[in-house]
Amino acid sequence: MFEHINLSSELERIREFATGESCAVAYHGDADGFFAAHFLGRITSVLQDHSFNVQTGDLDFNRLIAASKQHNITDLILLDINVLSAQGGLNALADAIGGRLLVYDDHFGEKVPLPSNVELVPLLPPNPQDDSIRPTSLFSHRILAASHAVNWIDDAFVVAAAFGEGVYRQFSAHLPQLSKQETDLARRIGRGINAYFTDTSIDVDDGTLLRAARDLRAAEPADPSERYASMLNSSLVKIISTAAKEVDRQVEQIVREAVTAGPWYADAKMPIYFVKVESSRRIVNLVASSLRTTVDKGIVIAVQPAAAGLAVEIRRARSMTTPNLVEALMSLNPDAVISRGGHPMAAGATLKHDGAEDAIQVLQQFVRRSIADRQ
Ligand SMILES: [Mn+2]
Repeated sequence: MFEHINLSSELERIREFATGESCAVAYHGDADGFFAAHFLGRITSVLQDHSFNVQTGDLDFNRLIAASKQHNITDLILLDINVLSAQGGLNALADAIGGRLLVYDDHFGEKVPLPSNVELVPLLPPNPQDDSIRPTSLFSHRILAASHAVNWIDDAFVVAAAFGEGVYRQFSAHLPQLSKQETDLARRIGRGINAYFTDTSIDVDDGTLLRAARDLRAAEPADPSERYASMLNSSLVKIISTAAKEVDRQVEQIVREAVTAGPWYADAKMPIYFVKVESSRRIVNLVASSLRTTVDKGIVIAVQPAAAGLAVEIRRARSMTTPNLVEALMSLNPDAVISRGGHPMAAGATLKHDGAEDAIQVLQQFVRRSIADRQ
C-alpha cells in the first residue's frame, strides 16, 4: 500500500530530522494520528518527550505555535494533520516555527504552493483510486517495522488504528491477523481513542495517552496467553473506556433522533440527512460516520458550532461512487472557509461563523444537484 514510498529512506529522513531537543511531533487527535505518533516515538526517543496533539477540527495552529515556542521547538513533524486543507494555518505555522516542517499526509485539499521550509511526503500513490486513503498510522507502523522488530502489541495497535480510521475491512489483507477476541479489543481501543480526543478540554501538550501506550508496549508479557489480559487491564484501556461510554451515548442518541426525524431532502434511494450537533465534545465527525453507517444510503451532512467556526462533516454511503465530497467543499466561497479537505467519500471543513449559513446552503444544493444528475 506504500509501494511508491521508499520506507528505509523515510526512516533515515525521520532520524536525521529528529536529532535535537528542538524537534517535536504534532499529531491529529484521533486514533490514526495518535498511533502514528506512537510508532514514530518508538523510532526516535526525541519525539517521545515532545509531542503535541492538535484538534484539527478547529485547526488550532495558534495553540500549536504557542506550545512550540514555550518548549523551544523549531522543527515539527506533522502526522495526519490535514494541513493541506488549511493552507492559511499551515503558512502561519511555517512562518512562526523558525525551522522546518515535515508533513506526512494523505488528504486532498487546496492546491497551492507550499512554503519553502515545508517538506511534504504524500502518502497517497501518484494516481490513486477515487476513494483512496492511506492512513498515517499504517505508514508509521511500516516505518517502525523497517527499523525494529514489531511485537504483538504493535500489531494490535495498528489494527486498532485501522478500526479507528474506519478502514479495517478495506486494508485487512495488509494488516496483522489477530484472533476474534483480540480483534474485538483492538476495535474498542481504536474507537475509544477517537472518543478520548473529542474532549475539547484536553491540552495541546497532554501526553497521558501516549505514555499509557508506551507502558503497555514495554510490558508485553513473554507468554502469549497473557497478552490479551495485559492489554484489557491496561491503563490505556481504562482511560479511553470512560470517554468511549460517554461519546457512544451521545452519538447514539443524536443518530437515533436524526433517523426518526428523517432526511432533509427525501429521495427514496438517495436521501440527504442534515444534522445539527450540540455537545461540548467535538463529535460531529463521529455523528456523521455513524449516521452514514446506520442509514446506509445517500449523503449525510452534520454541523457543530466550535470555537473557531462551524464544523461541517459530510459523508457518502459506501455503495456510492459520486459525488466527490472534496469537490463539494471546494465549491464553497474561499472567503467563508477556515479549512476544508478530506477524502471523496468523507470530508470536513470549518466555516467562519459569519456566512456559515449561506455556505451550508451552497453545500446542500451541490449535493442535491449531484444526486439529481445521477438519475
Ligand atoms: Mn485523523
